[in-house]
Amino acid sequence: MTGGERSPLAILGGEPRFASPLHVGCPNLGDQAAFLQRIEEVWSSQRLTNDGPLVREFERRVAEIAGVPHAVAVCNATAGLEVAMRGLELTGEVIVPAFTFVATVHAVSWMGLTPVFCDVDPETHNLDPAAVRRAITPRTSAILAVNLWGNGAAPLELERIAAEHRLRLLFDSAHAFGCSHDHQPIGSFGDLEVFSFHATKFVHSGEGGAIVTRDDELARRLRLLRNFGFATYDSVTAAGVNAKLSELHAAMGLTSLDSMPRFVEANRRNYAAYDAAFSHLPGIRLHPRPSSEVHNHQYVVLEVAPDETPLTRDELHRTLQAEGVLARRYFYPGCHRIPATLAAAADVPPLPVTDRLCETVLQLPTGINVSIADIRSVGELVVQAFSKAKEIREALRALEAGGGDGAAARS
Ligand code: T4K
Repeated sequence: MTGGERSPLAILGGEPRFASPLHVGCPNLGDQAAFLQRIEEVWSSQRLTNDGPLVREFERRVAEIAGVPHAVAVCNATAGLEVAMRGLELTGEVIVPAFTFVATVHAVSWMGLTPVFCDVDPETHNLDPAAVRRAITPRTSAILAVNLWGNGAAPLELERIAAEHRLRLLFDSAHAFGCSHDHQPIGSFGDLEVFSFHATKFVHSGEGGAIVTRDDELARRLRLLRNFGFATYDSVTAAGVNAKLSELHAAMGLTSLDSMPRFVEANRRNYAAYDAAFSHLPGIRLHPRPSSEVHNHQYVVLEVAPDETPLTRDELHRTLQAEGVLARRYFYPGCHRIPATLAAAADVPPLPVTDRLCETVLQLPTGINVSIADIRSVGELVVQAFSKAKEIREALRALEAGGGDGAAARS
């Protein structure tokens, strides 16, 4: 290849730009020495789980960031949502978005409740409060909103609706640890909120989560339900489950929290670099972040307008995957289009915004493992891909005719 000449795109037969793929969700790892030091402490103390000192410290620090008095650490956010719904004694129907990770909806159906899908707002991607009002029936017991991409799901408006209709209000805040809405920490709205500290989250404990609440009595009940229902050493006062976080996971969580400012800064810097790389391209934009709020920037969400770009979201996705840029189509095809997820749900109303988002958004790799040079390279790839749209479409058609899938090989 002569100077200035670009090598062909991988989807058109060239070498992938990234020999070592870029992931959405490659874990941010903190200070290894600090982690091992904590593990040594766990080892010598022989306290591996059951409300040990590291879990308590983790809970204190999570509660402080969430601006609430109580954080109840759990083994993951999905179990946290289930314990939360049991703690709130929900019955009947729960209003949820279909534009979310399956865990939100599965947790509802696992609790024997009926998920009622509700459309989202095209700007925020979060539950549309007007649609929530329309979805309320005499069987509704709660609204389960998702603070998607770390943005507040109109919590104040949902609090008003919940109060008017005497509903419980809980938030799946798996994406929103360390974010704010109306200058108030996310974690402090509704009856409770649930964070995820899964390995793919910007701050994580490998596996883990936390339920946060301002309500003392609710927190007490959640602690019982998380630990089989044990009130004291040999007294069981509720039919609880085992959803505890171990000391080993708490060691990882604390180490991750120590590096939280560095992780946020890397995400913020990456978001700005993606914004700069794409700002001049037609029909695509980054999903905006409220500039006046605190934000973790952990998801970089690209919106690809179907009629304004040379390539569709799916064509761009496959082109990037072939290059080793493992962008994700969260949350394609939408929970309302997954038969297993749909099985326990109420009749699905039209969800036009959800449908459109499921076809048009793409998440891009970020975190401390992604450099500015990587992002510039991704930007160049998109420019190159747009200029070769016709050839890419033909190559994809040929791959499909031959039963091949350029993306599958690298995903
Ligand atoms: N609510 C919402 C709105 C959520 O987004 C989630 C989880 C939940 C609730 C439930 O939270 P948890 O119960 O998990 O605490 C991932 C995560 O597993 C999931 O936690 C997350 N949301 C979801 C958005 O993403 P997958 O199936 O896409 O993950 P996977 O295995 O494909 O990993 C993503 C990428 O990260 C891969 O390219 C590989 C890389 N990776 C992943 C792991 C786990 C690594 O490099 N190292 C790793 O250890 O769901």
